[in-house]
Amino acid sequence: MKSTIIKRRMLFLLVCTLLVFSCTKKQTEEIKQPQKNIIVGFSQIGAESAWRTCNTQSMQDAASASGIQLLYDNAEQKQENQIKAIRSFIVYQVDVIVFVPIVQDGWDNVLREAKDAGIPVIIIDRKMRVADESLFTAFIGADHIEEGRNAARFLLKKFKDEDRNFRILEILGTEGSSVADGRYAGFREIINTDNRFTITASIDGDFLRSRGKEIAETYLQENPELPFDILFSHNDGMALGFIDVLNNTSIRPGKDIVIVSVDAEQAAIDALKEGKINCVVECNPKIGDLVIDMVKKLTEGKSIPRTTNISENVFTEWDDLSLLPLRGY
Ligand code: GZL
Repeated sequence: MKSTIIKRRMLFLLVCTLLVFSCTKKQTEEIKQPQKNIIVGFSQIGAESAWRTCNTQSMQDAASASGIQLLYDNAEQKQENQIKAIRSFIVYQVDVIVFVPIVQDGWDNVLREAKDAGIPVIIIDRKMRVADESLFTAFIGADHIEEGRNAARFLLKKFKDEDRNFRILEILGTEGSSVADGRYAGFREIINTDNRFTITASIDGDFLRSRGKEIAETYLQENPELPFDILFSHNDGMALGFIDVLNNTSIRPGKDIVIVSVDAEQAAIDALKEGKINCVVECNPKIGDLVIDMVKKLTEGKSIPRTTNISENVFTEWDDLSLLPLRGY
């Protein structure tokens, strides 16, 4: 009887040991099994703003966290550099190409080469126009038209009870980019519903803070009587450059001139808190995790959505921003 009990205990211990070993071995195998070496070619337009730098970092962090090799190319604001980079990704036979089209047109030929090479293309942040929609697999990014609408909606709300006219100076983002076109169109769609508002000038600032500064210096020099009531800037960098100049004049940004901007980088949120900007429409650069998740799905043969827009906030002078976390860009 006693020997039977001992035998049963021995058998039980043996089974437990085998179970533990097999689990450990499986777990070890899981850790040991290297993920298929996914290589992504990433063509970024440049480093023209805090937004862009954060967008790049977001992609690099997400790829690194997923064990994905990211071949990063900075096109330094030149479309021809992006085309060269995409061609090099094709030669390198990357698994997926991810890129931000700096402008909307001129991509058909290089994307046909990628398609012929069997490499899927995901475009992020900015959109493009191609004759054959099958030349890219998906778009992930913001709805820039809605961002323009939100900027205008703030102004209609702020001035809803004022019976007077308002002149608007608009500083545009990069000419030919889907972002500038989107914010331009969305803003007009809403602001043109109210005939008190007139856009008196639209000047190209190329999303650069230095251009915002130059525009302020030139425009105020040529128009000392301050011929506008509102500044609508397609991004924070240009608005902040404009404010840099106003700070050396008697004109009070946020008071003598109402300022509306887009991106929501930290410096603009700080200016909003200081009352130097009145409204900041968010455009979220931190889409790296979303993009890399789509890349992984693609390489696993799974389908991904054709378009993925990201939800965004609008920060205004009426909000309590004391608890807003740091923006990270
Ligand atoms: C927006 C992005 C724009 C930002 C700018 O999605 O493409 O480019 O608004 C950046 O700050 O330069």
